[in-house]
Amino acid sequence: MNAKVQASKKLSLEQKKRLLEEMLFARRFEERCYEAYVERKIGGFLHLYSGEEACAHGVIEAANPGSDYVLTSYRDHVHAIKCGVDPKAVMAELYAKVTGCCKGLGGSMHIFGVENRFMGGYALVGGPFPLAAGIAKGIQMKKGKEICICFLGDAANNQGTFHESLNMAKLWNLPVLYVCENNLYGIGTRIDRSTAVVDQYKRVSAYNIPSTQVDGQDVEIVYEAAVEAVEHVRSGKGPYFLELMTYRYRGHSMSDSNAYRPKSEERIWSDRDPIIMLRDRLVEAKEMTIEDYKKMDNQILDQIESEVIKFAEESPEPPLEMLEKYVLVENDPWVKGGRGGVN
Ligand SMILES: Cc1ncc(C[n+]2csc(CCOP(=O)(O)OP(=O)(O)O)c2C)c(N)n1
Ligand SMILES: [Mg+2]
Repeated sequence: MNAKVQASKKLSLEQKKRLLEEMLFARRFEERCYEAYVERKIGGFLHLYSGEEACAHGVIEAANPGSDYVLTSYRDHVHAIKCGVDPKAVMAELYAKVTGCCKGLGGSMHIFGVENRFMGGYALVGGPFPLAAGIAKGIQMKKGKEICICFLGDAANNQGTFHESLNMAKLWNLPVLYVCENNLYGIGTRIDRSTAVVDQYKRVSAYNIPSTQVDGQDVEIVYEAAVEAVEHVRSGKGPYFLELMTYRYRGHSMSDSNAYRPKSEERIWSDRDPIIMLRDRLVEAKEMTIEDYKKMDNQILDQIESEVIKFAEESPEPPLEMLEKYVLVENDPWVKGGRGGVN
């Protein structure tokens, strides 16, 4: 568990280099997921996060992963890995193998890592808002120093759970940070066709919750905004809402042909790729060369192939007896306080 309580206000050079590597790993990991899906090694739903990497990385870097609780939607692989869930266990989960982080029974939308306090990926849009408030209430009752961070998309804010949860969170001054990853679309509908107030950070003033909107493509800006937000929540001042303006580079999910977005808009955002922006900044500052970057990229590609994919490919499928075993939590003898049951 990470003992760090307060992050420094700006990223150090060492952090920038590590974040570049982590974000590139996340991008390559997800590109490989795309290929495996096309090869039919991965089934079901698959929502990729490519383009949005600076959001999860900047925010979680500013928190205490492993100690603070993190929840998100179905676009969840990268958040889980940044919280410390083993990428091999994430890939094995996507491959529906027994070595997956949910024993192969959850799949892409339900990545979980309790020991890393990554409290899930959720398929129901808006589902995590009240869960995060509940976790935060638990922290408050135990007088803990942790906080709960709830990532969700822009379209999720039109769910009733958003308003109910934010009202309660403020009323009870809960230690919860809501992070809106505003990628301008909910599936194929652009935000200005679905949402009366397009700037999401403005909506929370109705609940007297402080908020900011920043560039979600620049990991340094995300980190700096997140440090302030985390400090606010951890110091007992109650909830905070951070809106990150971002863009997903692929369709909503693998079944989305992505035909509804103008190419000119896509180009504006691909010119602001969070990984390339950070790389170019480091190269310009002579902290690394393009050759260093290519070498890092090749090492990552090798690692994904020789460790992550190999592990998922070679792992066994869940045995048939597992079909009933995890249907009810009390049947899981691993769950403390459960009633035992089938072993
Ligand atoms: C309660 C509920 N309603 C509808 C859906 C179908 N649905 C899946 S994703 C999605 C759009 C969500 O968009 P957003 O919150 O902006 O997240 P993004 O996919 O852009 O990350 C919808 C409507 C769902 N999963 N759950
Ligand atoms: Mg969205």
